[in-house]
Amino acid sequence: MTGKLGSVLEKKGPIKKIGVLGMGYVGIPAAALFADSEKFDLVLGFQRDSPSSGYKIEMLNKGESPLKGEEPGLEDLLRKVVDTKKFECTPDFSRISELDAVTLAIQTPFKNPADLTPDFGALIEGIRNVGKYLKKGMLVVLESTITPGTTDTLARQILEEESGLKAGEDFALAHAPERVMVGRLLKNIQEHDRIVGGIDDTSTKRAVELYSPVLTKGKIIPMTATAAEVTKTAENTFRDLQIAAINQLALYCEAMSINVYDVRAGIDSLKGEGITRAVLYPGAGVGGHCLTKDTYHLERGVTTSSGELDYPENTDSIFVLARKVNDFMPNHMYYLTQEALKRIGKDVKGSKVAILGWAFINDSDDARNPPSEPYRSLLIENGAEVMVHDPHVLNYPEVEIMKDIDEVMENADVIAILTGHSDYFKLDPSVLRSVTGKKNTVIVDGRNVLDPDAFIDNGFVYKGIGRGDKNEHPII
Ligand code: SAJ
Repeated sequence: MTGKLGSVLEKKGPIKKIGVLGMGYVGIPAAALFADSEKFDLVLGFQRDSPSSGYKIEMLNKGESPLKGEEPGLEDLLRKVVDTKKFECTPDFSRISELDAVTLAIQTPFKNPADLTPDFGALIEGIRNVGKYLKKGMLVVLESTITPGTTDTLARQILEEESGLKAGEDFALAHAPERVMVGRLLKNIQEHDRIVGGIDDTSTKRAVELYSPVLTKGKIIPMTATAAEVTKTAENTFRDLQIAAINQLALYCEAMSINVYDVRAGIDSLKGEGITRAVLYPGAGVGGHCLTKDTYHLERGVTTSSGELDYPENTDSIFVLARKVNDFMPNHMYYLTQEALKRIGKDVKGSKVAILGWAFINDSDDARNPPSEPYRSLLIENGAEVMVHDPHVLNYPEVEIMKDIDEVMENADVIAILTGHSDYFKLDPSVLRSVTGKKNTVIVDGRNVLDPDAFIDNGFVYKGIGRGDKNEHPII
């Protein structure tokens, strides 16, 4: 390691004690894996003792995971690192001063995407807490997904302000974005390559020292802090763009009375050297905590950067357009519902709609920014009676999530599938017909889980996203 920071870090010695701020989907598995490494002696998980999330402290110190849903291996690992006294959760931020490295895994939602205003309140509070107890030779790493430029500006400024120390001389600073998905948190951290970007080479090297021990299949990809921020926001933006492209194609296929899945299979069939096809799946919308906001972090990054952007005049960013297309899909589900009801002389007003699926992703209980929410709001605004079923989601503010699917579908005029849970692939049209008790019930498939013909033959009025080949079928 070179320069002033290099000698400060050499004097400090290898990283032995680590702190993780933010005991959530990202922080908890990361802390458990750090604690499980022989390279490290102790990991402290920092959690504010707040009314809403203070309960996590006691659970974690008992080796229990406060995360909802199945997370293979996490609870066993937590119990192990708690029993071996390698991990402890505490609300006492002053203990940061005894550590060698601190990571921050704190939510970074957007207050208002329209004017690109992020809500960095929780992140700034976390960085301030670190700055207050920061000591010479420490490493600070931001794992949250952030607007490009944040590490080298906002984070550096606050840490220097609070500590009186200088980034890149007295302490190391880096960004190492998380790449986890619910249901496979530990696996993703160990097996995905890890982007690690310091504000300088020495900071990058120190961060590489922190993350290398927890990787099994993944390898470290070092770069600058800003490049790491762009990599993370761009990889989610590109995924959102790919989904928007297939969603737009699905809308086109409906208008042209063809089946988007035939077209998708056709496009996907072009293989061979240099040809990559990443055709994703159309659907009822894009939810979750990541794709719904990371585009705006990227957009904000370029608008707040000092460089000049050369881009076609009066032309929207294709990334923001993609957001608009994906945000439109719940409206399209409403449009299909309306059109189908019209076919049997009914209207949304006064109809009973059974929504199947509240989680934003299949076979998960994660209901952050679910596409089903704007769909439900449109129905209620237009006078429908709505019931919601989800096999995994336990509860949701102001929405009753029911577990008895028959009760939800009883007497329903419309059954709408918003999440591709495995359970819904097994829906039997003849059973559903007896549950609804109707000759013609509308079925709107937002995740292509059903066989249209099986339902059409049982008298259902079928609509499917991208199924222009079926959506105007004769009603039996
Ligand atoms: N979706 C579609 N069609 C598809 C894929 C997804 O409509 O073909 C919808 C899903 O139903 C869901 C939303 O998009 O509502 C997001 O799904 P996702 O599979 O992207 O799940 P996330 O948001 O939990 O995971 C993404 C992943 N990012 C990339 O693959 C680039 C994950 O690797 C990241 O770790 C995660 O964001 C994150 O935390 O940033």
